[in-house]
Amino acid sequence: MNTLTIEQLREIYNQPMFPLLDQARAVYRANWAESEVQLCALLSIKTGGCSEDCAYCAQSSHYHTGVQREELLGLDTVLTHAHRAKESGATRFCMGAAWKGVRENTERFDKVKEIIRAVAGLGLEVCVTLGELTDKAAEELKEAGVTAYNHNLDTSPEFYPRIVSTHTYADRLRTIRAAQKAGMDVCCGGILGMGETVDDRLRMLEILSGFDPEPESVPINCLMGMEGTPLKEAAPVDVFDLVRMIATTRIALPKTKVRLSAGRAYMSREGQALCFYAGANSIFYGGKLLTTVNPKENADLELLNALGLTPQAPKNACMNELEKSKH
Ligand code: SAM
Ligand code: DTB
Ligand code: SF4
Repeated sequence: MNTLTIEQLREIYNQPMFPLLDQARAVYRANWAESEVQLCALLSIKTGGCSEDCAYCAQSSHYHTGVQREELLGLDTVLTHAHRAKESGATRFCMGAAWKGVRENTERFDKVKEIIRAVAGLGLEVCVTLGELTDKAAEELKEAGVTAYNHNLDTSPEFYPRIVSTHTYADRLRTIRAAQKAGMDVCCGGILGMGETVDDRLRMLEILSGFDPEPESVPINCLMGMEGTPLKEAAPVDVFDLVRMIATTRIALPKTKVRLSAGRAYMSREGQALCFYAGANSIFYGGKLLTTVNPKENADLELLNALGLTPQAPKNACMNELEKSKH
């Protein structure tokens, strides 16, 4: 843990761009093999109808977004997606559910754990994002084979009540602590472009840099303005603001994976290249995020190839399809 204060973070963030990039690059090179990018596939296993009122989210039942409420996907459907993800070169499979949180001792939670066991059995890292957790639910998820639990802080504690009223920042931190105590890695980041200030973004980083243990990964999402949500018309994030945020995150959290997350579908290849240069080393991979668009797999592989970056190799010994195709 190396907590940076908001003053220190402002100083880092507000340097001229090139010294900032130099600093981020030096931190990156000292901590990571030169050119690997983690590919994380994403699947919504329970879509829509969520009780929470997160102002950015197409899955909230508080807004008319056109996203239909669906039941939890069956094991076979999830496994079909997981197999496909593995074959296309992903090493992590991240499953999201639109509900307030996990209820223990329910048939639904048993089904989720069965899904986790099966996906872990394919040799993929398993990440889940299932909302609020108790200590016991976190232990059961760890036991089922979860590698990382995704639960974002999304912004500063000061701005959070402007975005969500159905749960609090303290609730988010409680769940993160439960995941850490159970021994899961924590994936925790935020969204840019909701009307927050740069200081709100840096406050979030200040809090993340104080996590013990440090977050295993930090997703940096750019708001996707979803139809029917209160934030639909929010102004797009300037690419240089995104690059600065990624560089500052890299410097604040040298050993954490920084994931260039939602919003890549609307970014140029050059913008993404700058984000990788600034220290991003993970992406969501596959043509769909949870409900909305992401770049196509072949476009991403082409981009990585053009930059001389390589997809992270799977941890298990057997070669995946992507590697086989190169031989
Ligand atoms: N329900 C769970 C939760 O809230 O933690 C998991 C799913 S939620 C969709 C996961 C994260 O996706 C959010 O915390 C947010 O950071 C991101 N996200 C959701 N909608 C988004 C949007 N329209 N644009 C960008 N990021 C978004
Ligand atoms: C995260 O930080 N971003 C992902 C993942 N964690 C679950 C989700 C992005 C969702 C984008 C909007 C949508 O697809 O509905
Ligand atoms: Fe529900 Fe998560 Fe969407 Fe909030 S972000 S409305 S908790 S699915």
